[in-house]
Amino acid sequence: MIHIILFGPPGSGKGTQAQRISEKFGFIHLSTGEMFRKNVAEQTALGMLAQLSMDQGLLVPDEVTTDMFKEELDKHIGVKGLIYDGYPRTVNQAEALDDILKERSLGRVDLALFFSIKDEILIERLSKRGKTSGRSDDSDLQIICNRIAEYHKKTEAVVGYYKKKGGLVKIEAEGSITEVTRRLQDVILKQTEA
Ligand code: B4P
Repeated sequence: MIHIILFGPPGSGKGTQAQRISEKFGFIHLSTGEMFRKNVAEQTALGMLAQLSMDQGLLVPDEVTTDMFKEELDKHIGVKGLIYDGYPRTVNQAEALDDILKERSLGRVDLALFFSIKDEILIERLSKRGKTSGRSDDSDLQIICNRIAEYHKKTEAVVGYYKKKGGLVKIEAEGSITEVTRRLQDVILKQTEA
């Protein structure tokens, strides 16, 4: 079972690329953002709690996120590969993921693909999506800026975590969707053929 993390700032294309890559390689795509949005739509207790953070552009607390993530992961034990889209987003979550994989004897994180991109482009992409997506966290410039600030404050440190642990590969996330997919594909092919 191969474990591939996609991480980077909001709007860097994690969700877009996770979908394309999982289809190409026959992997399962796990998105914590999608899990939260589903819970919000179904108005579960978890959804209502998550919405409080999401509406302000803040990360949902680690414990809530990790519990939800674990439950979803357990539905996919034994698949060919997993693409983690948006988890881990803090060093605490990265440590939790290592423990979760160890407890289940699932191996270790093979690749941590870090999407590198300028903040101005993120604002452009998210504002554009906000016009059609109906996502409350995309439709207000202040919330978009909060999400980017939250990224710099809490998620950027994940780069250092995987630099130490191994498996970190920086991906240039500017350029067309197809170009970024090609870059990712090259890295993943190298890893799967190794
Ligand atoms: P997510 O759903 O993970 O989403 P995201 O950060 O908005 O976007 P992503 O990087 O996936 O960008 P996308 O491909 O969609 O998170 C939403 C919220 O959930 C978080 O803010 C947080 O509150 C909460 N959450 C999720 N995980 C959490 C965790 N682990 N811990 C705590 N809280 C958590 O692309 C964006 C736009 O750009 C799209 O419109 C796309 O079409 C466009 N685009 C993509 N690639 C492009 C390219 N190459 N060129 C031009 N446009 C491109």
